This record gives sequence, C-alpha cells and structure tokens, in this order.
Amino acid sequence: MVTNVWQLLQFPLCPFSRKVRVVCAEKAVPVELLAELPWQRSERLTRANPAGQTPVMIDGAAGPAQMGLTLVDSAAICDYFEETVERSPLLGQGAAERAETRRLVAWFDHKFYSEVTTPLLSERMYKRVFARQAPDATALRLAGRAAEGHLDYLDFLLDQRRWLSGPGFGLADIAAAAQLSVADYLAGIDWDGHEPARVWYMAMKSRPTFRPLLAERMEGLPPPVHYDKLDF
Ligand SMILES: N[C@@H](CCC(=O)N[C@@H](CS)C(=O)NCC(=O)O)C(=O)O
Repeated sequence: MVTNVWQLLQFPLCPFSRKVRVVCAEKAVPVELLAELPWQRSERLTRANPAGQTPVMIDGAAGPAQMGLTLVDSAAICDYFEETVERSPLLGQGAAERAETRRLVAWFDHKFYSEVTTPLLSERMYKRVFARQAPDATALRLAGRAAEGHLDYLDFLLDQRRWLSGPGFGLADIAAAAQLSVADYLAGIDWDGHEPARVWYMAMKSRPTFRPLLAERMEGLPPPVHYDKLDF
C-alpha cells in the first residue's frame, strides 16, 4: 500500500495555509511544512502552482524527482480532505447547515481577507520586513474599521449559536480563526467590547490543533504580547 506523504508549501502568516493546516490536524493527517514566500516566485512554487500562490499541498510519496498529486487552492485542498478522510467531518449536518458553513468560509476567505488581512499583510509585514518602507496610515485605519465591523458580525452570530455556522465546530470556525489569527499577529484586532467573539476565539486558541500556529513567529516581526495568550 502506498501512503501519502503530504508536503505543504506555505508561510507562517498565510491565512489560507493556516486554514489547511488546522483542517489536516483535525483530521489527523500528518503534513510536512515547506517554507515558501510567494512574492519570491521560487521555481518550486511556480512549478507546483502556476498562479504562484500558497498554499499548495503535494503528495511527496513519488520522491523529489517526480511530482505526485498536487492540490492547489485552500478551498480545493479542504474539500479533498473532507471527501477522502472520514474522521472529523467539518461541513456540518444536512444541506442547509453545509450551505451556511460554505457561506461563512467564503466570507472569511474573500471579504475578511481583502478588507482586513491583505492590507495588514501589505502594510505591517511586507513593507516592514521586505520592502523596508513605512506603512500607509490610511490603509491601516480602514483595515481597523473593517475589522471592527467583522467583529460586530461575529458577536451577532455567536449570540445565537455555539459555533459560527451552527451547533457544531467546523470549517467556518477554522476559516475565521485562520484569518483573525493573522490579523491579530499583525496587531489589527481590538477585542475590547467584543465578548462573544473573544470567548469563541479563546475556545479556538485552546484547541490542540490550533496551538502550534500560535507558537510560530515570522522573523523580524514579533506579534503583540497577547497574541498567544489564552486569556487575552
Ligand atoms: N484562493 C487562494 C488564495 C491564496 C492566496 O491569496 N495566497 C496568498 C498568500 S496568503 C499569496 O500567495 N499571495 C501571492 C499572490 O497572490 O501572488 C486560496 O484559498 O488558496
């Protein structure tokens, strides 16, 4: 029997890589992490994904000379493991709950990412560590205002539900926590006045599948002190 040896091309502050890592950990799929900074356009990354984006999941069982099954795009990767690994189903029960999970995953993958995570990554990570430029204060102010709106929406959902898409923990929680954790690392989240969201995020931070992400650091860019604290 050939066993898969999954290798993930990723970097610590890529929210989509974080989502895939937590999904694999919840499903007990071991993954070897390979570091790639997409803007450096390495040959390994562009060969695996012509779009030049992380994450990419490669079945490394074929050995370094050939490339095995290659999965590209975090949604496609999460679908693949949902379809092939029975343990810990993450979409919810019934078509309506699964549709709600997918709606919220899209919300965080697209809306939160473009309004909050992208400007923070650009202004506080890329400009500081790689371009050595000062951040744009207006872009940061707009990202902060957008983050506030997203936290209000989380509070609203969590007033009615135990987890984001319903009674059970699932992919919506993972997608949201993946984006929020990157934004929090980059000091873009003010939890004050958002008790339901804070209590939910505390539960996410306590999960053994999530804790390894909080221990990682991007060189030259320390997170705020509260970042990995369970009580923040
Ligand atoms: N839809 C893709 C988005 C992936 C994505 O935007 N990755 C970022 C890093 S977090 C990236 O590679 N950006 C570089 C680029 O777009 O050129 C997914 O869900 O995997």
